[in-house]
Amino acid sequence: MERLIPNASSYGGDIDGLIVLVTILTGFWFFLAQGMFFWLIWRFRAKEGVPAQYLSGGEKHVTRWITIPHYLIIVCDIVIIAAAIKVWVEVKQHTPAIDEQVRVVGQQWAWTFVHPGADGKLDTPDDIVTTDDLHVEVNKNIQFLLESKDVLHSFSVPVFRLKQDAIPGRTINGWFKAIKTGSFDIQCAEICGIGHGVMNGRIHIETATEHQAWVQAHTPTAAAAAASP
Ligand SMILES: [Cu+2]
Repeated sequence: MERLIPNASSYGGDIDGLIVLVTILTGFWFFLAQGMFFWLIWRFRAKEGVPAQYLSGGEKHVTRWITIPHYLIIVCDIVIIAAAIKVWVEVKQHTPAIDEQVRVVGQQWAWTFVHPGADGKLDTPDDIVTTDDLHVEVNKNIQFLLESKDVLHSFSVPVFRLKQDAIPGRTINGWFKAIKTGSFDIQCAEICGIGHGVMNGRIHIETATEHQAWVQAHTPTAAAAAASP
């Protein structure tokens, strides 16, 4: 999965693991069933002088073909469900100690990001507001407060394997921990109108020094003046 799209979050590997597990299990049964299907078509094709056999479908040697794979597939389902619950609890039910919060607001058709300024707190005069560019520090647990101003949107960061719907009137919390620096795509993953396709952004994952410098350079000047003695 890493080769197709890099993973830049602490839990991305677990989600990739789930996708690989589901692909292998369903892929195995898919190829087995298709192989069997074509083999039976070929094996029992029409032959000169051989009359077709009548089967009611209820004979034991026939129903076995359904019941045995049926039980094996239920076992595979249980494996998938158990693995999925484990990842769900880790990512959605459990929130680690949060280092910083950011507010993410979707609207037709742009993202607004509110970063805490130098004081590290949201909703203070030194907050830094940007459009379509989110700046975070690597190796920090970031909590996002996701909102929408108008319709349903979905905050999707493919390199984090993160996708969360934004619902007007609600603030939805989630978290991520970036493990790699760099700039990556953010996209809206919920059809939200004519401009949905261009509702994208970038996430910039920076080292502590780079992030510090960015915060310093972008803190609103009035707030900076008020804060300095
Ligand atoms: Cu949208």
